[in-house]
Amino acid sequence: MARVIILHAILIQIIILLSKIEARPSLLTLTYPQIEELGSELKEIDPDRTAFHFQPSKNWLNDPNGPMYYKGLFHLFYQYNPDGPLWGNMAWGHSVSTDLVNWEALDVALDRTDPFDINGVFSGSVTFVAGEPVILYTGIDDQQRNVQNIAFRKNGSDPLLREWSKSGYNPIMLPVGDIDPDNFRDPTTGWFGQDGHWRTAIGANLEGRAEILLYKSQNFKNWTRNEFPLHKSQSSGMWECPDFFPVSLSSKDGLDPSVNTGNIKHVLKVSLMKTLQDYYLVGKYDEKKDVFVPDEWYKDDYRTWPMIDYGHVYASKSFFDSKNNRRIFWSWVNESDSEADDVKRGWSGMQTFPRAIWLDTDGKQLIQWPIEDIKLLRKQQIQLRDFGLQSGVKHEISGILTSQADVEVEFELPSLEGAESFNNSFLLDPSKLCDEITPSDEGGIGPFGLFVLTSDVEGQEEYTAIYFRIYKSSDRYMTLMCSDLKSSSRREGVYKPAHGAFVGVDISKDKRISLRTLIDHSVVESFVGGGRTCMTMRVYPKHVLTGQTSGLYVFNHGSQEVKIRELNAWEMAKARVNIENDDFISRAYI
Ligand code: DQQ
Repeated sequence: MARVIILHAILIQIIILLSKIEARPSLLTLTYPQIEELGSELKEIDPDRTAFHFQPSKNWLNDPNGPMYYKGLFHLFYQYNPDGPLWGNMAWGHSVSTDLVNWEALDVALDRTDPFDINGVFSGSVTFVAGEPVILYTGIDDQQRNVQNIAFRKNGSDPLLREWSKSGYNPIMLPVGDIDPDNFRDPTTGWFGQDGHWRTAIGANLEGRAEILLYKSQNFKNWTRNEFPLHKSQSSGMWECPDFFPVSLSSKDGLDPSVNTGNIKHVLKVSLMKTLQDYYLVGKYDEKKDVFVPDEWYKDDYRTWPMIDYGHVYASKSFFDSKNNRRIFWSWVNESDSEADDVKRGWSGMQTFPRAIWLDTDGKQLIQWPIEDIKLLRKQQIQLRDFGLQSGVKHEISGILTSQADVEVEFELPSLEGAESFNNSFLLDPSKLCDEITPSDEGGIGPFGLFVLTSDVEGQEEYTAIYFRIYKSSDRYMTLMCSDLKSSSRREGVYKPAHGAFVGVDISKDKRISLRTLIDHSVVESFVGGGRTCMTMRVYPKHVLTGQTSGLYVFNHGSQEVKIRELNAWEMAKARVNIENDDFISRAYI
């Protein structure tokens, strides 16, 4: 693993160097990385800091912005406060990577400099126009209005795309007419239609109604609002950070945003300010009328819409990875402890581990799965096979460091006899149900699952539960998934909810359910049923503050036996993520 990290650093350095060679050829020997120096920089600095999730070395991060792959490098921009660990002074932070796992921090790419963005450089995206990356973003202007702006790369020969120039004709879209100037933001990646026009979609509020407005342009400079919005809702408040992309019905491959032929559907993802959760609809995009028609008749009630992640993420954004033909996507994972804690540790917020995203063969559900590249980080492995979990059993998975781990487990249910009865009222608020039950209550089938980040020290017990419970309705079995943080931390001021979701799998068919959980110090991401349901949580165990290590257990508190068909748990290496005062990078700038 160390070799992979070193190789990544070397590759980035070589790219930096190549970009400099023309102007300063003599730098070559000065700036080449010294491998032995790496070790000291990879040390832990605080217990909440993660080992393999994207975070800046310090300060505040929120939405992922303008992710792209360009000439051998992945770029991730993000909402960033260059001056502190709380939200404010919004700018675009910028990092690059060759593998989406290890990241090098660059200088801020877009800062508040002009009348059209002097009060904030908000979220946006990158579109390739004639092969060149172009940024569309929201600026908060000198009249405090949300306006849309454009920026181009400054230096055509810099492969790192460090500098961007904001166009002299900004702003390119204004909140005029019925658009609320406080709520008009977050342009999507553009797509190109058969009629020779570019399109972009923007979240907006019009007289209390959420709309995803569609704008069209022939030259990417002059934009006209389409007669109809792409989609709208009367009852769900402002929709932020829209994402709109085609998905294949016949393969897991990702598609370029402009593809609109063949066996495909489209996905509209919106971030609801009201709930701070991301929802998606699958349907058909009618390019002639420029409207999106969801397949299912969803009532205008967000509680019935499928969610990207049933835990604690927001403002997600995807991009087409043309190198590996896949669609990849990140979400912002906010902190759940106090602002005072954020200030104390000097940073706040992270991105989910990058997920590949595609449409299930049922044509209805999105599947999300940690990108394969995560395997670069896997170290020692523990395995269990055909292991019976009798009622009341709690079994420790020991032998690896479980505070940074990748755990895959497949549970088998020998019988569904004894499932408790389902009540339709559960459907509208599974989180409430998970809040009312506990992982220790004895049920019929379940609760069974994982306890992560545990401490067994008497009087200081802490555990975070990710578990299942099976219910029987009149005609089918329902699989409830819960992530319960109530006993996760003894620290003061921490938000410790229970999250819940019903998983879209037919448990009566194969009597199995799979769970994959990425544990990374203060973030736990779970993927159920091969990625059909995802749930992310922030966890702040107190026991690690005193140097105690955390435990990992499988458990079954149902009255019926559950089997583990197979469990694999890997300890994970620490990735090289935005290391502060990075000698290698800074020396390259000399
Ligand atoms: N965050 C940005 C906005 C966006 C919001 C500001 C969503 O552009 O609507 O930091 O988290």
